[in-house]
Amino acid sequence: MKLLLTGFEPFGGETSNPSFEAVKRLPERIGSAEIIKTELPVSFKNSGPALISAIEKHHPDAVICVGQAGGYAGIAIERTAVNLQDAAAVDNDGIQPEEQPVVADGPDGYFSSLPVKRIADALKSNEIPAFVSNSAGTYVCNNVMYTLLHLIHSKHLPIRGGFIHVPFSVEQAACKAPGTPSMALEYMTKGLELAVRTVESERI
Ligand code: PCA
Repeated sequence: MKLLLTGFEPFGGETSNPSFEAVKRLPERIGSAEIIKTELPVSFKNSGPALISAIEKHHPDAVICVGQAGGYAGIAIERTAVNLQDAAAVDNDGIQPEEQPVVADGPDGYFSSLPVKRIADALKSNEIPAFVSNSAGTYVCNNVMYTLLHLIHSKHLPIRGGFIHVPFSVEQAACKAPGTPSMALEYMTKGLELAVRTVESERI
């Protein structure tokens, strides 16, 4: 089985993004799964096309997109993506859409086709803080998750897909206000590995 994992480039004034840092640290193989890694731009315009071209190039059996959710204390397994771009800040192109659809005339939303509860349980039982989140937000991460699920549904692709948000890394939080939650990259990487193993064990 082939699994595509994506992370994002830094954004919002940060010099690194733990989503791609954690993806980069994954081994090339996990169990029977071959791991393909791609970095996506934090761009409403270019993130979707970059994801689609990686899928068309590699033909994965499953896709897990990963992004940073600063302020979270655990790894969030996202359940839904909505057809909405409504940014509280500009993306890396300086674009800040307000109440725009991701796909004109697309459905309002999609559910992740990953086993979200089983992934969260696998992480928690390995002492990695995790939870199922019911909103991936309305910024670039939601844009990517919606684009992924819309591609899978509209083209009837035999791909399971979903999204995972990781907290700030310890290095990022070191310079932020006291009390800012963070997680060591080792835990995030282990969490992503457990997510891959859970998806792999449920291969359809
Ligand atoms: N997090 C942002 C976009 C890129 C990233 O890593 C988000 O949650 O939308």
